[in-house]
Amino acid sequence: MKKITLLFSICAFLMANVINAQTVVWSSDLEDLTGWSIYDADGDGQNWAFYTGGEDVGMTGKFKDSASWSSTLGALTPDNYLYTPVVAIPAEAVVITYKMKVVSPHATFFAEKFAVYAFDSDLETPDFIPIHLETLTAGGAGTAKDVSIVVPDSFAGKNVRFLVRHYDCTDMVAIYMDDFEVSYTTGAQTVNTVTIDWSFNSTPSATGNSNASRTIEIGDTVTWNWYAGGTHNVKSNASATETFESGYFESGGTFSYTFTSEGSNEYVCSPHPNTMFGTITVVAEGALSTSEARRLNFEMFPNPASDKVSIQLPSGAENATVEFYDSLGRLALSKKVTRINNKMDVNALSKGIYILKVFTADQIGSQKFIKN
Ligand SMILES: [Ca+2]
Ligand SMILES: [Ca+2]
Repeated sequence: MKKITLLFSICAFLMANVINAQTVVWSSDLEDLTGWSIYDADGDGQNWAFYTGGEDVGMTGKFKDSASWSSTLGALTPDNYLYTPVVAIPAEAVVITYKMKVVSPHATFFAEKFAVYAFDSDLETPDFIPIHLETLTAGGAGTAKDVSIVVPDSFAGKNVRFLVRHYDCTDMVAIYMDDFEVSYTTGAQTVNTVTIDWSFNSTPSATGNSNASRTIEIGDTVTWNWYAGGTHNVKSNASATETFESGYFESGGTFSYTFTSEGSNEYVCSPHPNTMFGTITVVAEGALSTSEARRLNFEMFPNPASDKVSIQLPSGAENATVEFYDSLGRLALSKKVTRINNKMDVNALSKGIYILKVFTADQIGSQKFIKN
């Protein structure tokens, strides 16, 4: 077992950005187990195992299972590692996307925690770069979700393995995984996030951010923000091109999904389908011609940084709002800058990868930022 440098900071970014046609470089439905391996890091003899019979919760055929509870042993404290086979990522890859299907089989005891790391399999002592961290917020039939993660583009041209870690949870039931895929695009990347305020009366005829029907480009992310009263979810209809579903949240909840296929995606709040519904229409990259004019190009240095970062706005942009988003799409830091006064103190941020967004009155720009 190689020594593992685990960075506990949260470092994935849900502000995924995937453009043009996706080329699938590797996928596995777990029917062929060549190249997979596992490691029982907590040493309790309980580890990832293969099972079948998970169709009722969205698995197909064989799937991977790691337990946080046992009918014979009681509560477990898992720290179980699942390693994918080596994935050779072409050097020309610009946006690399890792996907897998995840579910907790239990409708009550679902709070399973997992993380995903990427590492260079050709190195003797690779850095394990955290790219995702999540605790499930729902379980049972209908809650299987496709986790889609953008892999840092520094892995282009490398032989990469992915480590899925089930840990830091206990006395739930288990986490299941299936249908893994790594894909990439060679196109230039753009990142746009559309925000929808989600509550009663969020419909296609609502105004402002409450309007629930939007048109976006492939690779754009939609973030729904819960506000006002009630308990709601976001769930794609059966007719939708892509499948997405949030947990149930009250005011303050948030859910993001990155769309990767052209098409139409009708969705509702399951308990309130007549008062909370909309359609996300996904068109090709560049099809929304105004987006290019609205793109803000800015310089940022140093990057990575541990202390201070300067944001250099282009001429014509006198002031802007800068926002840092963490792995879960949460706003971690926000500050107003001007062309003159453009230093930001980033000491308060945890180490990891952030998506930095810069807004001016009529433009938006986005870059990846690494906090050391
Ligand atoms: Ca399978
Ligand atoms: Ca174990």
